Amino acid sequence: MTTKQDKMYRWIGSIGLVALLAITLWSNYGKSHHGHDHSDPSHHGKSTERRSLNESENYTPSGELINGKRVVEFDAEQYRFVPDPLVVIAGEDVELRVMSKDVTHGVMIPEIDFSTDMPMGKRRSAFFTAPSAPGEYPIFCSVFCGPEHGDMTGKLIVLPKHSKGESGHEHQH
Ligand SMILES: [Cu+2]
Repeated sequence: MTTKQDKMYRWIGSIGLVALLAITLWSNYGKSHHGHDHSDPSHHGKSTERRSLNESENYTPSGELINGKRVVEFDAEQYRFVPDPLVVIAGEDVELRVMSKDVTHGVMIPEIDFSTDMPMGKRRSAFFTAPSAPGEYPIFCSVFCGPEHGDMTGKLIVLPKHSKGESGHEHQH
């Protein structure tokens, strides 16, 4: 092999190396910028699906019934929801009066397509109809709120109709 050929091979080799490096950097750049959608709990390896109720637990519905609607003050702070679990009865109308105590959070119940922001220090109302299927529905934080955001979860417990606290035994307000 002549010196000239030797130089040429080295030259080709280093071009190859640079190209490889560029591809690696580029693909990492792509990954970090296409993001990680912080609002998608499945990216944290979490199941968003309903589970059956734990029959041994005796749940009391959260908040109170006002004119046929379950009204619940629902708070968030790093990194939990209060109350947890949030307990409602199948099929009833729910008004969540949401507020965050620190940074902006969001409450998301994927199984029923419910999601709303929880602004800091300001209570606002959000509404949903409780699912008709009793069970335990995972709740997630939908706004990136800090390093443990991915672990900020809660539970919505949906009790069967005709449980304690159902509409019909309503207090008048
Ligand atoms: Cu949060």
